[in-house]
Amino acid sequence: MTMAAPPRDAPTGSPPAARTTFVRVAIPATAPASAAPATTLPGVALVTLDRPEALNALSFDLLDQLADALSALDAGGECRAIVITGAGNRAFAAGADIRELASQTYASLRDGRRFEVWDRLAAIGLPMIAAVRGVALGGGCELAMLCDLIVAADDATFGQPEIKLGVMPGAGGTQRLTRAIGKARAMELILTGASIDAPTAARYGLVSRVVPAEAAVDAALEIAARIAALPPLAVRAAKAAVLAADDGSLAAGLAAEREAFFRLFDTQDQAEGMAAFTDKRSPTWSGR
Ligand code: CO8
Repeated sequence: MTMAAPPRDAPTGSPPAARTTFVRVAIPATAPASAAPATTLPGVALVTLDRPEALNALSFDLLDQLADALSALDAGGECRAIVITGAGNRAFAAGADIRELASQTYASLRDGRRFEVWDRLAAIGLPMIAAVRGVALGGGCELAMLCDLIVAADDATFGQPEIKLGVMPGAGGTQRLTRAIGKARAMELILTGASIDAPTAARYGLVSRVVPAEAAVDAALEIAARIAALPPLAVRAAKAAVLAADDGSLAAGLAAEREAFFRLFDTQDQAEGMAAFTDKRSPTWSGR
């Protein structure tokens, strides 16, 4: 069965979307996608971020639809493991939707409560595997890291470029990247906004394996199928226990990160950085 996650209302003040469905769900998933006759993978769901014209940028609507879809799979009983990927071959997700963020302020982010969707995503009990082709930047990298493991295509790139927009990671990047690859490497990526390629991500321990680009989704589905065949209560408990290993100060870290991220939306550099992106020009930083 293939279904579109139900659309939700657009946020007040956001530009009207050309279409309202940004997430596709196939359960049971089919693998390999190119094989005939197709074989289905019982208990495996393939969730696709479906906004390729914007490199699957994570608008608030897309994130709400994703959380709705994952929550339904988590509660539904049929699904045992989830693969998340991006439509097209250029991006897993190129980050938060910069056009949507550009006009935000500290107060609008705090009062809008649209970032709470990240807490819903983090609360999913089923194992989630990110199959990353192309860019996983900013919120896209954060979404991949929120998954339980990452399969990288050999054309994948990962990074937290928010600093180049006058802000900083705001959906877990400072916490999960540091936990995944260590302080020194995380500092270099976050403070410079540089990206790393798939082999480097594997060497850093950010991804579990690198495969040829065309094989990334199938490789992730194959892992998901193996997990789906295992006892679901144990799988859920094991996932929770592994996450608990890092959980000591993660909540406090995320809260501090979000507050700091929101505050940056009251700065001139945020306005300049995002306006420059939209205008396709180099930003001029004022430090204010
Ligand atoms: N938001 C909105 N639109 C985007 C985004 C984005 N993040 N990324 C790409 N697009 C759009 C482009 O504007 C363009 O649209 P159009 O054709 O209408 O001009 C289309 O996608 C294709 O992009 P490009 O033409 O730029 O493609 P290139 O191949 O030249 O470049 C890049 C690809 C390098 C990936 C480039 O698009 C880029 O730098 N994108 C922005 C990457 C970035 O800075 N990401 C971080 C965003 S901030 C963030 O994620 C904060 C996270 C906070 C938490 C999340 C809360 C929701």
